[in-house]
Amino acid sequence: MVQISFSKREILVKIVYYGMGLCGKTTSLQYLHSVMDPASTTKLFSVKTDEDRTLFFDFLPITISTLNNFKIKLKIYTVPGQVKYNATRKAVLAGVDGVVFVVDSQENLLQDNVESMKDLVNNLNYYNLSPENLPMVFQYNKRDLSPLTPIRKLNDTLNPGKKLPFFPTVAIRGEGVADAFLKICDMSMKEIIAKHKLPVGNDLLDSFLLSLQQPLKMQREEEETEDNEIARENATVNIQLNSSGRDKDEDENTTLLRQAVTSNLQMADLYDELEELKKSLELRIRELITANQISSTLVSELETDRVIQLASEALQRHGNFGVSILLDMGPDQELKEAEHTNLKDDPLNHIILESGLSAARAIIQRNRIVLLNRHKNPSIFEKVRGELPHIKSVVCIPLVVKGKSQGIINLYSDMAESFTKDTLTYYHLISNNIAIALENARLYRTVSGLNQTLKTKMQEINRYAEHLEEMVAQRTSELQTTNARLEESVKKLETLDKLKDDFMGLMSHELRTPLTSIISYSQSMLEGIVTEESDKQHFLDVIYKESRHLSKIIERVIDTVNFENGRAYLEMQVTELNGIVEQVLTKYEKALQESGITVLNNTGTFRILSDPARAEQVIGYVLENAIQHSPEGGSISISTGRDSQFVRLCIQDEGPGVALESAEMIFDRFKLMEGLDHHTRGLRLSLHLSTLIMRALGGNIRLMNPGDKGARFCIDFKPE
Ligand SMILES: Nc1nc2c(ncn2[C@@H]2O[C@H](COP(=O)(O)OP(=O)(O)OP(=O)(O)O)[C@@H](O)[C@H]2O)c(=O)[nH]1
Ligand SMILES: [Mg+2]
Repeated sequence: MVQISFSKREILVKIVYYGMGLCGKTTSLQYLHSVMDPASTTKLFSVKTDEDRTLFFDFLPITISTLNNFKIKLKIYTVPGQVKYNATRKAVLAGVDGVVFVVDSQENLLQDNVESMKDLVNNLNYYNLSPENLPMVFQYNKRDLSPLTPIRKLNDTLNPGKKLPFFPTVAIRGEGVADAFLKICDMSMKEIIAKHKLPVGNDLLDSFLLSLQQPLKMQREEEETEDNEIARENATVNIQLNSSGRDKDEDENTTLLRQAVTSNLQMADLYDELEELKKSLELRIRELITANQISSTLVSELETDRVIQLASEALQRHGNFGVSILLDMGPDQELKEAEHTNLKDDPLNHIILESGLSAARAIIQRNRIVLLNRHKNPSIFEKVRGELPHIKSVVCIPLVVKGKSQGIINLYSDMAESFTKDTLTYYHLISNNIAIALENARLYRTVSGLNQTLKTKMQEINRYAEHLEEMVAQRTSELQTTNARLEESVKKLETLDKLKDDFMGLMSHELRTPLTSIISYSQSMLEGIVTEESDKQHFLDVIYKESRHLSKIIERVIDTVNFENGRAYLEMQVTELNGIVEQVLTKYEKALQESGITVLNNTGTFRILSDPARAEQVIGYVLENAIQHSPEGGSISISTGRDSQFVRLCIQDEGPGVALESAEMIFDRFKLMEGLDHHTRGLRLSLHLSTLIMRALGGNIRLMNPGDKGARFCIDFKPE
């Protein structure tokens, strides 16, 4: 009944387990079910009596996917062995492609087996078939029991000349069952290919047998577990009927029965197809859920590298592929090899086609999934095989978002049948999302790049603003300094102005009196008003004294100006202080005598570092001031001492002293004009000048007892 559908890429193969009652047909099928489908995703149909005798048939559908996405659907049946169900057996045999004749090897049952064989031959004959032209193998079962008919005798009786393959088996333990099954599958497929002249090569058969062998081999290594047994139990569709009703009717209603069996067979087929559809739908749903999960992870990723890594992992979930992801950096640029898994590099990126484009670029331009294998795009495929001989198929998935190419994913498989229509849909879905994720990551990169530029610009602006602030602060401080200097200059100018005014006032005041005397006295002399010789002498005396006084004042003014402008010249040297004091006393001896003032000189022996002339000048001024303020007949005492810093010389008089409020002004040049009286004319300038001289000499001059009677001025000199 082989049915071949090239559009569905399906080959249906019907195998029937035939043999006498209780020989072990159902047991054999149950074993195959357990081995071929350990997860029990397919169902074993059994229509049987409540004593587990097959009433109509057992049915096990097995689907094997092979090379080039062909599906080989094995439909395996058992017949009811009981003699009375011949019509059913005949119906089950319709369209058979191969028979496994199961023999009960027990010694006493040889004849029953022979009868069953005859029955088979008869029934096959009905369909114009015979063991000579139909693939058939023997399963000599129950080899674990005794007494047994020897294999040789079984062959002599049932398989003369051992023309057909035979396998000693113990179906309850599965021994030999798989070998017999593989053989009948092999023989049936070969026969089908030959008979229908199918344009498929040996590799289809090899891949079919390989796919069959794998689970069979694995089962031999694994122990049957209780769980598996329960699962298999659940995966069996048991239709249990009471056999008593049909026994007597079988012969009478043979046609009706056959129709019923055929309908049952069709129903089982239909059921199988539904199961398969359900499974493939479940698979698709699982794939879609996975694709959805992967996609949401992918699309939320913003790093291109991470997207590529996730994409590679997702793509490999469907098989152990070589994965290459090439990124499109622009139409005129080479594709960037972003990811290689299980590959050194991507041959499609450097295979150059006649158009001058790389194969990968050419496929991107096609903008759809492209399959490369021996049948599809064989010329490019052969070039790939030149570099990777073990590769049997490649799928290329361009990554495109809104018409813009992001690159391409190339999956390299060493299996020809890796990429089915369904998996390609899955890849299409995933690749759409990978493309979107890459585009997202690219946009994110652009935005974060812009952000970064913006941030850098902001930082630059901030820095510039800070710099400006600093500059403003600096300029402000410069301005303040300049202002302060300006204010100082203005003050200096004002001071100078005042100084000038002071001088003018001082000069006019100090100079006027002597000058007036000199002028009036000399005028009187010149006009001849003074005739007496003694008067003349007096007039000349006055003129001389006033001139000396005038000269002294002028000298002090010049000195003051020089010291104030830092232009005074000093000749510093070590000198004896008492020597200087002696010279001063000598100088003022006459003035002292005239005033009757006694000087108590207690000057000690001190050596000072000073300009002796200037030191003498200062001591003179202070003594002169003391003389001026001492009462007639009073005394002036001179004392000395030293501390860590200075040698101090103090001059004390018995005058009225300096009032507290005046103490400050006596040294102050600006106050010179205030409270000026005739007794102190010219002298205030000398105290101010003394201050200037002493500062220049590195010393000082102070009034030590303001407010007390008898002023005490102390002059500090630098010791040697
Ligand atoms: N000891 C032993 N018993 C077996 C073997 N194979 C099957 N049996 C037993 O034989 C009995 C009948 O086996 P089935 O597989 O139901 O036989 P069947 O050929 O399907 O019988 P019908 O459906 O009546 O045609 C069961 O009790 C099996 O456990 C075997 O190799 N050794
Ligand atoms: Mg049975």
